[in-house]
Formats: sequence, structure tokens, C-alpha cells
Amino acid sequence: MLPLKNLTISGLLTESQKAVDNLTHLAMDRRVRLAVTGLSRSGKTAFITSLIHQLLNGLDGANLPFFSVIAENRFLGTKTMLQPNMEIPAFQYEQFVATLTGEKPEFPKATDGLSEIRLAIRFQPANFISRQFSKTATLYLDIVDYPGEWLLDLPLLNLSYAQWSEQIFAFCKQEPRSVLAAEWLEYLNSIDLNRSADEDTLRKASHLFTTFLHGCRAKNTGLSYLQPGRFIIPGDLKDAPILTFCPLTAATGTPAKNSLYEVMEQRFESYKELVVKKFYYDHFSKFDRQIVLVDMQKALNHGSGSFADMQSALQGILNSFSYGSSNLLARLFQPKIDKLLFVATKADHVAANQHPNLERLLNRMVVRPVNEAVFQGVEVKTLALSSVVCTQTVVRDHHGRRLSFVKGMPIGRTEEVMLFPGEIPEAIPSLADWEENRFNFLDFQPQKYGSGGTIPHLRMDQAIEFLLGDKLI
Ligand SMILES: Nc1nc2c(ncn2[C@@H]2O[C@H](COP(=O)(O)OP(=O)(O)O)[C@@H](O)[C@H]2O)c(=O)[nH]1
Ligand SMILES: [Mg+2]
Repeated sequence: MLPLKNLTISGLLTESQKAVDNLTHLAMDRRVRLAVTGLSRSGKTAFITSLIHQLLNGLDGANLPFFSVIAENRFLGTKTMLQPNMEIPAFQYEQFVATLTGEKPEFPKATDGLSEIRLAIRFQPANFISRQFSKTATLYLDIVDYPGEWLLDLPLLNLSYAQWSEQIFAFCKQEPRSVLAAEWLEYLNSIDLNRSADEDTLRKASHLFTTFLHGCRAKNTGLSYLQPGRFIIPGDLKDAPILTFCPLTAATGTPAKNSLYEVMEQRFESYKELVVKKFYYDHFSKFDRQIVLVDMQKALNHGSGSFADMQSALQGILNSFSYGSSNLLARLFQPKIDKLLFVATKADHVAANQHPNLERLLNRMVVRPVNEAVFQGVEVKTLALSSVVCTQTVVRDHHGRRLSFVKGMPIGRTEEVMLFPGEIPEAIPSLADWEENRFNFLDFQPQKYGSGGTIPHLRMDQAIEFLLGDKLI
């Protein structure tokens, strides 16, 4: 506001020009940095590929009735743009979509680390004021794919090396970790922690610890709450010395200079500064909106232990969005995420009538941190969706009951199956409710769809509307 004594005609003109410039800018050029995360195999690559594909095909019959800019006939098209950041690997959209839509459609191979892509969405503003300045406007959308495992490192910032080691050793007393950790722990018992550190021992100890972590998350164990995140998904730090440490039991007295204990402690502290904090500074602090993908079926398939562990991992991930209680991030920077979407992915693994329960169950798993985020002014939504629908729901009578089956081609098989994978509980099952083999969710192959069509999806349009709708008016 201008002070009264400065209220000359030229002053007024300058101020009103500034207002016009601001509005024009608002009307013509908007930006959103959208982050997509989730634990490994939760469906990030498939989600982003389908999202881009639906937006690129928005003019030619993409099935997006809930995306208001399309429903209102204001959508003018989407293009992929040049990579905005030279130092971040590109999200390989062309390659992924070719794999998904080829002669023999397949899901893209697993990817590792962080990647990014920029899109430009052209549209006609709905807003009367915006329309006065320009008939068309552009939203620049940067999509960033990063591993949810990295967010599990946030609590490390509050722990000393001794505290962290103690925590991991306590975890290792319980099954199935105790068996998996045996070789690593045996090795630690065989070395003198006060002797001078050498790279060989550091490497061997950290290698056995990393093998233990990989064993925990292997398909038949299915654990998710594993730290440090870069030991699981190193990204650009593969084989770097900063990843050669592991928890150790504190030796009595002050650790000797250059002892194994002292060197590992230094590397742990460097990891916190140069890896964990750096990720939050360089990337996390710049996100405007965030999607967290969760593979609920995977958590249910492996029984109560794996489910509880996935819940801890999810709560750990959500600490990064509970700005109030975790002050940790507020100390580092001012977080600016204003919308947070939780997605139960691969909804086509279950029959359509199970989708509401999928959403309810996810809601229950995240309820506490979400309340905190809402309290801090973040808009939160939960959705069960499918980025790439691979199955159909078929309703049949079975021993006098009407049951909904899932029909599709499981990955690695040559014949379709019709499967009743189990009913999704609406609340977190109690220990007594876990029976052996209660759930049997399979991975399905994408289907070949007719030429000219787009990748079939479920509720991608609701996700897009929640994340972008208000930026396209
Ligand atoms: N049926 C089905 N399977 C999916 C869907 N999205 C992902 N998947 C499966 O989950 C696997 C991992 O997905 P991906 O996107 O690579 O996970 P990321 O590691 O989080 O990037 C894929 O290979 C598919 O088998 C989906 O929408 N429907
Ligand atoms: Mg991926």
C-alpha cells in the first residue's frame, strides 16, 4: 500500500500497472512442483507414466471425467518440455510408455533413485479476471519421483550414533530380523572395535549390514521399516565411503582415536549432514504438492508382522509432513507443501466392491500424522486408484454367495485366472484375525488395448483434479 503523501497520479499508475502485471503473470504462467513418493515397488513409475500419458492424450479421448479443465472444455493440450535441472536424471517417460503400450505390454523395469520431468499444460482460464489478460494460460508442471525409503532417514537427525545403534540392535532381537542379522552380528563380535580402522573391515561390516537390510525387504520377508534409506536405495551414492558404516555397540570409555567405532561414528554424522539434510534442502524444501503411494496388498499378503512394519514405515514417512510435531524440518527450512494425496495403488488387484475398504484401511493407517498435517493447513485426501488397469471384476455365485472375482493374466503365466484374492478389511486387523494365507494378491500383466485408446486407469482423474484442478482455473 502507498502512503497517502505519495498518492500522485504517476504513483497510482505505477501501482495499478504493478497489479496488472501481477494478475497477467498469474493468468499466464503458473508452476507446480509435484513430488511422487512411496516405498520401492509401490507403483511410482507406473503412476507417473500413466499420469503423463493421460495428460498428453487429454484432447483425444483420455477418460478423465473428473478433471474439470477437460470436463469444462478448457483444456488445450499438454507437452513434455526440456529438462529443468541439469543435475537430476530425467524420468524416462518415452521408454516407459513404449514398454507399457507395446505389442506385448509389460510394466517398466524397476528404477532407482530420483528423477524428474517437466510438462506444460495449456488451458483457457475459467476465471473472469484471468481471461481479460489472456485467452490461454500455461501451467508448468515438474514431476519428481523419489524413493520413500529416503524419508525414513528423517528421525536419524535427532539421534546420536550410540542411540541409533542401540535402536537397531533392539530391533534385531525380534524375528524375523534376528535370524537375518546373525551373520552380520557374528562378524561384529569377532572384531575389536577399539583397534585402528581400516577400509577392509569398514567395508566388510557395512556390506554385511546392507545384506541384512536387503534380506529384510526381500519378497518372502516383506519388511519396510529399514534404515538408513541410502543403504537400500543408494541412488548416486552407490559404493561411496559415506555408506560404509553400520551400528556398533559402544566400547567402554571414550573410543580411541581412529578406532573403528570413532570412524563409523564420524561417517554416521557425515551421512546425516551430507545425505539426509542435503536431500531435504536440495529437493524436499522445493516441493509444492506431494503424493504418497502405498501398496496395501503387499502389506496384507505377508501377514501381521509385515503389515505392522509397513504401518511403522508409513508413519515414519509421514513425519516429514507433520510440520508441527516434528519441528525437525521447520528448523531446517519453511516447508511449503499445501496438498498431500495418499494413494492405495494397484486397486485393480482387488474387485471393484473392495475399493471403499481399501481407502478406509489406508485412512486408518495414516490417521495420526494426517490429523497433524491438516492442523498445519495442508489439504489431505485419500484415494484407491489404479494407474494401469490389468484386470476385470467378474461377479459370480459361489457356494450360494455372490462373490466378486478378479480376472486377469498373472505376471509370468500364460493363461488367465479368475481369483478371489480375499476381502479387504475396513479396519486394521487384530492379531487374532490374521489367518494363514488370508490374502492372496497376485501381480498382473498389463493388457493390450485397442489402437487409439489410452492406458486404462481407475480414478487417475480424481487424483489429477485434486492435485492440479485449482491451478487450472
Ligand atoms: N495391476 C497393477 N499393477 C501395478 C500398477 N502399478 C504398479 N503395478 C505393479 O507394481 C510393480 C512396481 O511398480 P513400479 O511403478 O515400478 O514401482 P516403483 O518402484 O514405486 O516405481 C509393477 O512392475 C507392476 O507389477 C497398477 O496400477 N496395476
Ligand atoms: Mg520406479
